[in-house]
Amino acid sequence: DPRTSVAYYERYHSLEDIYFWINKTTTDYANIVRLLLIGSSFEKRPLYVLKLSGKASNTPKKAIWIDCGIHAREWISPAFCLWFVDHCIKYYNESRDVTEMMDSMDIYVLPVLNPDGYRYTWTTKRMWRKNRSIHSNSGCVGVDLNRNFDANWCTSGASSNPCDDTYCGQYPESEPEAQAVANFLRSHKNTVQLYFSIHSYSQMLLFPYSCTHEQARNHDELYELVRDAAADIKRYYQNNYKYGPGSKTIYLAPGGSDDWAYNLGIDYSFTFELQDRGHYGFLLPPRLIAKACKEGLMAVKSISLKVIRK
Ligand code: ING
Ligand code: ZN
Repeated sequence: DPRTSVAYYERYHSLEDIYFWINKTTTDYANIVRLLLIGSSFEKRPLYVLKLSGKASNTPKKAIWIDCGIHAREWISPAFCLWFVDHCIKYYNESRDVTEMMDSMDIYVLPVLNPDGYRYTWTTKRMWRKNRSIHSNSGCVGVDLNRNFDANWCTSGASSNPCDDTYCGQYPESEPEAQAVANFLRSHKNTVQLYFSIHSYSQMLLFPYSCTHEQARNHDELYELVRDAAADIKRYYQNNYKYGPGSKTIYLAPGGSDDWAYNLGIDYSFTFELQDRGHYGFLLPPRLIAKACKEGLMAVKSISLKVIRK
């Protein structure tokens, strides 16, 4: 049984294994986990979301969204989503924080936003970033899904050349993977209050905007949330994370999912860049998975609980 083997979450898994894990987890823990199908990839693979729920409540519940694996080569990201779901299952009714989080909010987890690209990094090209869509006029394949959202789409920081790694696509939400996420969030925008998108690498906790140098409406509040989360990581795991708006902290990047979600009205929108800072880069060794995931988990919990208790 992969779920009870301790080492399972400290290894990377093929796409096929992850689909098996999704199926097994949703059947074994049907009382807390439900399976949603939100769309399919360019190559017609299902895009599954796990919905984690604690106690039902009379008042309509708010929700947290977490997506992983938007970029194919960032293997620690799907590993984080699996780790996160397992943690929620194990610690519901055990840890005060996890129980409070799950009783106050539904949590939607998309473990692999870009399954075609992820599979391609396992079979053919480890450093692939984009999805695997084929567009008419060029021999080049794939769109950068984190440049395909409708937030200053395809301006400076993205490429209109289909052969580039940051190709923005033919139009906003041209890609089925981006469209599936955008459709889901549009139809749940009154409940989803927190958005997290998990990437690697560089150890950063980012918030809008990345697509412009303008400040977010609630900049100061977002800044305090990531500053405190970074301090928690430092205190518990002795690791340094940078934090701030994407445009100033990493680089100007239009068409990102967190900026789009923020403009939709999700006031607490974040992108995390997990370990490391470039020593192994995308090739983070399995022995470092646990620490990377614990750091990400600490940041999700720290931020979410502050918003819940607000
Ligand atoms: N970094 C992100 C990227 O898509 C980012 C940085 C964050 C861009 C938020 C846009 C919005 O380039 C990685 N490592 O992919
Ligand atoms: Zn990325």
